[in-house]
Amino acid sequence: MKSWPKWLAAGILAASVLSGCESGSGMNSDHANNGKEAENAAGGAPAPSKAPAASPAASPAAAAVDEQPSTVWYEIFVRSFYDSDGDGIGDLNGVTEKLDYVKELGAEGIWLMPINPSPSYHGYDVTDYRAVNKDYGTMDDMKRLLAEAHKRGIKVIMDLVANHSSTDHPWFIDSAKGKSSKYRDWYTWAEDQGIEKPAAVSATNGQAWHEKNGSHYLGVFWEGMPDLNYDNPDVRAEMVSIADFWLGAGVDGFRIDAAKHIYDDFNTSKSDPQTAAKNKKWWQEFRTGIMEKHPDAYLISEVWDGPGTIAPYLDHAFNSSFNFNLNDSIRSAVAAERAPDIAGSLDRVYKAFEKSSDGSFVDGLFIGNHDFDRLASAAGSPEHARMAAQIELTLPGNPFVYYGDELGMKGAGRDEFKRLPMRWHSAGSGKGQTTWQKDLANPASSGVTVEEQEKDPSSLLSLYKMLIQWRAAEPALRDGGIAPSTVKGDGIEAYERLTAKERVLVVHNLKGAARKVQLDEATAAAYGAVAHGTSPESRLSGGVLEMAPYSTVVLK
Ligand SMILES: [Ca+2]
Ligand SMILES: [Ca+2]
Repeated sequence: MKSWPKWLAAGILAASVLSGCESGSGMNSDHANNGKEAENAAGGAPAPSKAPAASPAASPAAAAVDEQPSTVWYEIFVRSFYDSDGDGIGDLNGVTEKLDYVKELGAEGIWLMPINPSPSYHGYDVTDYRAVNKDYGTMDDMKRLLAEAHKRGIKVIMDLVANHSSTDHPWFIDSAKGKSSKYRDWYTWAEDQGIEKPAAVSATNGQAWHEKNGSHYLGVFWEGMPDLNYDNPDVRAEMVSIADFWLGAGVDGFRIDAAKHIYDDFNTSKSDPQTAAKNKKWWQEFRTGIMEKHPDAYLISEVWDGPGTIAPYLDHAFNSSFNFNLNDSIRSAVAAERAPDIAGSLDRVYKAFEKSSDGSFVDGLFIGNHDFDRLASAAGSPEHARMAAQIELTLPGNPFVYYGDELGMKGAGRDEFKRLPMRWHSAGSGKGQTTWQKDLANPASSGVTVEEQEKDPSSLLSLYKMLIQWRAAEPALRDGGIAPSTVKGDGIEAYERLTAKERVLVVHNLKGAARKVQLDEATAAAYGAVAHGTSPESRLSGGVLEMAPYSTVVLK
């Protein structure tokens, strides 16, 4: 994770003045000594005769790509993870007990899905933003988890569900009493705004308004989740204060749920630039509000949209935003066994992010989370799931691993099935196993358990550990930018990863058949050896790269 520039503390006003003079955008001084022949960058025929022999090339495209100091994160649904007290429900003490598992995986951060009190199993409808869900434990348990995590060099972020509360939240209960309530304007009531027959469609294509005590309140996602009113300065101040409360308790940052829906409420105002501008302004205010006391707080947002919509939020609001398009692209590429040209498209996206963030963004990568059918269910075959991990964990940015995906856990359809109990024991039951939801997706004989996979060097779990170790071993893989490579072929995806000082070439064979790839002269001169590989049968000799089926190599 990158620290925020010191001048940011001066606030948004100063920040916009500075960004206006474009001091930070464009070329990164880190890459100033990394000049490369333009011929190579064009992606056309390389020009080996012009390439400097002693200092091999890095493309101008790469020179414009900022480094992205990265951390591997692990997303945990506490209810499903590990049960410390035998009630079948995962809890914070259970997460603490399993920090060494996270550490051995190689992750240096965890994202806890909502831990606040809530009437739902998932917790995305909060009734008290300053407390811990009783099912999960106490505030002391949380503080112990934070201390033990930090002792192991593991950061902890938690979901902040700011767009809406639960209808059971005392604010809403009071607000619903009538116009005289102190909390009336903490939510949006149609009749108070002179809307008499509210029938609008929400931004998520449901009903926007819901009836309560003869009036209608705004609830974009569901009637149990009334939207908070961010036109009310008290709401804004309270959300900053809540963030300060948790950061003060030792939390390292937040995953911001439904970040674009603060003002994106109706399907009619979805693409209104005013809506996006108001969202951005609020999240900048939020960032400014926590900056002074917590300058290193890490904020990653769920802006479930394309890069054009995401980019503005990286402007002095969020450090990262989840890359939904990349998730789609990796998933469909591995299923179709077709090279997606990731470097080409990320290069364009990162230029936009770079500009918007003054070079401070770090991408948020994922190939699975609690809102998608499990990767192992969607991928079509275990090899495809492995390939998706091989791609995600060799890309720039902060990769997030969704708990259980490292075992190939399946689950699809209803949300609960995407969030099934973590599978610890080959027997299916045992210490710590959560049982709150029956698992019909992962048969006992499937080998999808920590116990079995920890002993098997060829398991998916072992692959995840190896890939994360590669990142730890290669600064270019962990912190570098990305540039397209001239290495091409049927089902072959290749990209360079570069820091100012180092670079590696990553090559994937997405096909189930072996492939031979002839490296061009410049590439062969720059990369002489396989530094890391998923298969011993993938090798480089005399400029010819032999790639085993579904294999990945890192060349140096
Ligand atoms: Ca428990
Ligand atoms: Ca909203």
